Amino acid sequence: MSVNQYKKIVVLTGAGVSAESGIRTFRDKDGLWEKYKLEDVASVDGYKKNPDLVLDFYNKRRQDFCRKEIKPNAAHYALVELEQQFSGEFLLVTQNIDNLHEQAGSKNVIHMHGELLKARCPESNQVIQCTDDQSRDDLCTCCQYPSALRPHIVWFGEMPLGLDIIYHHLSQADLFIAIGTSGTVYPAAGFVEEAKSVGAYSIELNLDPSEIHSHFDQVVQGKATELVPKLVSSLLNGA
Ligand code: BV8
Repeated sequence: MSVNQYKKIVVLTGAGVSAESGIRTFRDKDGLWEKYKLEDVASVDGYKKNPDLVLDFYNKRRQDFCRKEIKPNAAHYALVELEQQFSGEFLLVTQNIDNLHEQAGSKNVIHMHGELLKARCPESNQVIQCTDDQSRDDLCTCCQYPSALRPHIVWFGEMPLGLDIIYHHLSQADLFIAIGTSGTVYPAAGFVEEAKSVGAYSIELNLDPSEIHSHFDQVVQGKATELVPKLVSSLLNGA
C-alpha cells in the first residue's frame, strides 16, 4: 500500500494515541469515567449545576498534563512524518484536548472537542491561552460587562468544533485512519461512514476493537506506538 495512490488522507485520533504518553483514557480500566460521572463534569448542565466541580476536573487534568514527563510518543511523531512526506492533502482531527500532536510537530490539527490549555469567553467566544488553574473569578477582558471564562472544551450536547471543515475533507478523502478511539462518541464515530460513502479506504488502529470496528476495511489491533509508525512506514515506503 503506497501513499502515492491517495490524494487526501484524514486521520482521527482519540485518547488511545496519548495513552502511552501517560494520559488516562476515558473508558479503559482506571479511565476518567470510572472516577467521574460524565454528565457531572463534561456536560453543559453539569457546569451550570456545579461549575467549581467542572473547573476542578479540568484543573486536575491540566495539572496532570503539564507534568514534565508527559511527552509526545512514537505515534504522534509518525503522524508528523506522514503529514510532512505526503504530497497530497492531510488533515488530522483529534478528539483529544491535549496538545501532544502540536508538540510533536503536527501542523494541520483540528481539536473537535476543544483544548485543555485554552479558556473561552461564553459571550464573545474569544479563546485565550490557559495553563494555570481556572476559577470562577477569572473574568474575560473582551466584554464591557466581563463574564466568567469557561474551559474551551466541547461538552456533551454541544456542537463539536470545525465540523464544516472536517466534513468537507471527509467528502474528498480516499484514505481514513482512526487511531486510539473507542468509537463511542458521535459525530466523531460517524466519520468512517462519511469517508466510506465517497469510496475512501478505512483503517482502524486500536488496542481493542472499537464499537465501530466492523465499519472499517482494515482493523489492526495493538499499541499506537507500534502500529502507527509501522503503518506510516508502509505507506511512505510502498510496502
Ligand atoms: C453533539 C470533552 C450535536 C472533552 C467529550 C443526547 C444528548 C445530546 C447528545 C447526545 C445524546 N446522545 C448521544 C449524543 C451524542 C453525544 C454522544 O455521542 N454521546 C455518547 C456518550 C453516546 N455527542 C455529543 O453530545 C457531541 N455533540 O452531538 O452535538 C450535534 C453534533 C453534530 C451535528 C449536529 C449536532 C459532543 C461530544 C463531545 C463530548 N466531549 N469530552 C474532554 O473532557 O476530554 S467526549 C470524550 O469522549 C472525550 O473528549 C473523547 O474525545 C471522547 C471519545 O473518547 P475516546 O477518545 O475514544 O477515548 P476512550 O477512552 O473512549 O477510548 C480510548 C480507546 O483507545 C479505546 O478503544 C482503547 O482500546 C484505545 N487504546 C487505549 N490505549 C491504547 C489504545 N489504542 C492504541 N494504543 C494504546 N496504547
